[in-house]
Amino acid sequence: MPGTRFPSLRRLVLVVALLMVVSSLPFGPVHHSTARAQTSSPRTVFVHLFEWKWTDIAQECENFLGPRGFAAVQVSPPQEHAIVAGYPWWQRYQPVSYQLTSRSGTRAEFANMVARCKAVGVDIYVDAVINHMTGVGSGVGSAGSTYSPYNYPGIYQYQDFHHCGRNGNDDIQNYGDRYEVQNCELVNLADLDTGSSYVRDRLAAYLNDLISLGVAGFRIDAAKHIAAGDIAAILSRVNGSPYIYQEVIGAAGEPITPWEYTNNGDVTEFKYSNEIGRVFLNGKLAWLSQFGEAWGMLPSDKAIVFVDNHDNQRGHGGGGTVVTYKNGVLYDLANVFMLAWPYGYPQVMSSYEFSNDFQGPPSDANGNTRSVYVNGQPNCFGEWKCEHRWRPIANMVAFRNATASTFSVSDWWSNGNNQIAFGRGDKGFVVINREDTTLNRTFQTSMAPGVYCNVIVADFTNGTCSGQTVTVDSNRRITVSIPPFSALAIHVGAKLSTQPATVAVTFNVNATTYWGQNVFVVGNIPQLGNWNPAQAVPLSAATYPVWSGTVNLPANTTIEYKYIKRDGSNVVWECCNNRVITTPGSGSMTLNETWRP
Ligand code: LM2
Ligand code: CA
Repeated sequence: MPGTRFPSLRRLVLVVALLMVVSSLPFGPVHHSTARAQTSSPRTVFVHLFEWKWTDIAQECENFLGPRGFAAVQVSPPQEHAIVAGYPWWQRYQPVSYQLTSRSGTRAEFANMVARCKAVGVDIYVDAVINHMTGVGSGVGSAGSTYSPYNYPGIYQYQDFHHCGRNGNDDIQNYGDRYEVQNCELVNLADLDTGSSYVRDRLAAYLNDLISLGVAGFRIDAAKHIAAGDIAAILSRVNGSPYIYQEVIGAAGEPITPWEYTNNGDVTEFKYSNEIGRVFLNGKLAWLSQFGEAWGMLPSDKAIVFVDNHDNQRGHGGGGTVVTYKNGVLYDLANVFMLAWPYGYPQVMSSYEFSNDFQGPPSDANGNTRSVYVNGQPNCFGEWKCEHRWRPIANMVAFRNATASTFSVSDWWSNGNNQIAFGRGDKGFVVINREDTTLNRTFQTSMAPGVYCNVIVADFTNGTCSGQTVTVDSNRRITVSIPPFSALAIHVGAKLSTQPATVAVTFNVNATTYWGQNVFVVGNIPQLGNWNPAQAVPLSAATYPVWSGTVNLPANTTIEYKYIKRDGSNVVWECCNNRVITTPGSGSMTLNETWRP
């Protein structure tokens, strides 16, 4: 367990504080429009291909990530690492040297991957382990380098490490003490003296080497354990302006906060992951109407967000209540929410199957990681989970890209419980049903009328939808039926070019009139005159006193209308509420009605 976990008492205080925030939020159906700062990222989702080999990532970029519009891949630490008996995943968080020879492959394979991904528009972000080296001890690394306590030949010696002089063994024990967290040893890992020029230069040289190979960004591992000023000093030695995000696990009552790192770049927002877990597993989706800053999280344009990450999905890195691939469809729904909701820069997790927190990736008996790709085909959904290829998650990447320019919520709805819907202006609309009953409803959206693909259950390819389509009517409404534990998402990037189908609707109304007076139907769509009596549709008196007429109206559409009696410009409206119908998807509809005086 890394020392970044916080004690249970502090955890309890945090939970209570969060409950207080949550219980002050409005519950139940609320309609609002939230104004949020626009952020400008044309590509807005990245994926962590945890423990994947470089040769696999190169193929995945070309075959899937590039075509699907992923912005980047976070890769596992590429530097030489300790070899630990049993080959746990976490051996890669123990650097031995900065040679690029690791469980994921060689330097040449790494460079080839970076170039091939870049060629299809996918950046590579490296998980940079710069707070420490291996656990204090001796061994041989993945590139054959030997090391001993505080001695990494040719790189670091005793004086390049912090020796904090606390707790007898120099280990961090008290997370309430800033000095200790940053200068003592995180789970016995030899803590680099990031205050020294030599160490800063050496770390910057490692990052610059990666930049020279085309790496576009860095996750700064264990950033909370490095003074924010030390990170700034290291970054000031780095070439160009790589994208930076720092792993800081904030906890109530601790002196070091995520906020103090925002000047260096973005910061992981662990609260997002934990709250998504709490809400989707044990809470109400209705609570999410103001999710983000209002919940005490970082500013949206500083936050890296995720449903789960490689640490907390297995109880490391703060742990908590987290939704993972093991939760099946609930994991889909949580990711659909994350990718639709305009807060933060989302990271999609791509895992391998595991049954304990030690287990490394699929490997042979010598700890050689198995390839995902076999004969040119990815071996997904088995030992490699490939959550990024689960249809709802994969297709929501295009949703987030298509909605990026309207980074705000419109048309929020909830049933006060676990059914929610919201839009992204005229760019997209999503409905999530996390209940065990079907959700039948007509929703007001802000989408342009037309036919869209429900990308949760179907794929949109070359202008065609492989399954369910959704019609936005001329009132910008959709009428839908969403099964239990399912969702619906439509966006401008998956709109069909066809016009909505029409159905013949026959209006029969029994209405007595005087000589010279005629009966019309008028309603809220152009075909029914947009409520303008002068544009109303005349009915025939051939079977008086029943007046009749047939109009072609958009299929699957909810329509409001009334009958009127007109004599020249003299108009008499029937009384009461508007009449409401939803037209069928095909065929025809006949209405036999009586004038309401
Ligand atoms: C991180 N964030 O701050 C990573 O996201 C997390 O995965 C890393 O911990 C941590 N920083 C250090 O880079 C992992 C793992 C630990 C593991 C360390 C080092 O969560 O459990 O610690 O990597 O491999 C392991 C043992 C631990 C032992 C330590 C040193 O679990 O018991 O400490 O190695 O030998 C005595
Ligand atoms: Ca440190």
